Amino acid sequence: MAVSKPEYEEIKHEELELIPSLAKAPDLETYVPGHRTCAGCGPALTYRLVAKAAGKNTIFIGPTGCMYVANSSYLCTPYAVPWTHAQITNGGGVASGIEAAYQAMLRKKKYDGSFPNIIVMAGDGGGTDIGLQAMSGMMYRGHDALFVTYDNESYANTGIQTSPTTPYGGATTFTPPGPKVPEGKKLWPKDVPAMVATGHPAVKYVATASVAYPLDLMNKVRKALNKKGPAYLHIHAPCPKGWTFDSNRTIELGRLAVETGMWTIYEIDEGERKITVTPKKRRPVKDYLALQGRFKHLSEEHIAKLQAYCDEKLQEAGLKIPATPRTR
Ligand SMILES: Cc1ncc(C[n+]2csc(CCOP(=O)(O)OP(=O)(O)O)c2C)c(N)n1
Ligand code: SF4
Repeated sequence: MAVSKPEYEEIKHEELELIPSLAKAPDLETYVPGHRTCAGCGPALTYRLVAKAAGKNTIFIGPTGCMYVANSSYLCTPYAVPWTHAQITNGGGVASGIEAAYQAMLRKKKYDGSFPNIIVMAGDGGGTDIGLQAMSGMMYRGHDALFVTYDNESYANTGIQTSPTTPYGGATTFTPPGPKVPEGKKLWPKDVPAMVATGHPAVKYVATASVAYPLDLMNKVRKALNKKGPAYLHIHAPCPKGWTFDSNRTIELGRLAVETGMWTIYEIDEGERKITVTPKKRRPVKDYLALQGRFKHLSEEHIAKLQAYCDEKLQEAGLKIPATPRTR
């Protein structure tokens, strides 16, 4: 997995120190008031944390999605660092071009600052489906940039259509439950972090994270940016509108996803895989499903399938979380 590009060694990179605790997180905000996302929006919180961890020397690339449409209305935006829109298909391509331009400016001595943090912030549509080819190209060619997928498990901006990361059983406008397909979504999610890690020899760092574990998330952003080469971060980001839950429960939902095994949090650092968040207790998947309208149609049989999926994922990840009795 680790292939180094010798020319990177010549370039000035600011080393970002790991953050020891939430209390010591930087005060600087570069995702500031001025957005128009829904209350409790997990992707908006993701942006804020990624921006905080990355700091001022950052250029964001925003493929079409909620974080573009709701955040770039005329004369109103939350971005306090350079930000550019990309087509939903080509976030990785635009990042590659910006990175190559900086390399050229440095080579020609037209720029002598430190290399910027080049970060794509794509939804799961722009990161794992319609924009997959451009993301994969950026990883394959070895550009020095970070690709973040904020995963709200749907194409949210256009009305909550299914994406490759919508869970089995999730109702979306393209997977409505009905007599022929009672579970709604029939397919199981695509594992994009695994695809990136195993299929791209130049990639230095791949990790998953969740808005419910902000310190782990911010430090992964810093680790990824400290690598001289491509990195991929896949962040679980609950969406109150699409998943139909109360907007004050975003963090609770994020934690429940990890406690049930619907989401696992790990990193693959230069080929070394490590679980970075092990929850203290384990909960049945029912607890997670019960809080969300998108799963309300599921039968016991469907829930049992999801429970088996979680058990398998936790076993694969090597997580040994003590089971606790159901509390609700
Ligand atoms: C080539 C192309 N096809 C379709 C669209 C319409 N479109 C705009 S935003 C969007 C949904 C994006 O979903 P995702 O990337 O998951 O981000 P989210 O909206 O969930 O933040 C779609 C389908 C488009 N802009 N371009
Ligand atoms: S639909 Fe979901 S992702 Fe989009 S702004 Fe609302 S909460 Fe955020």
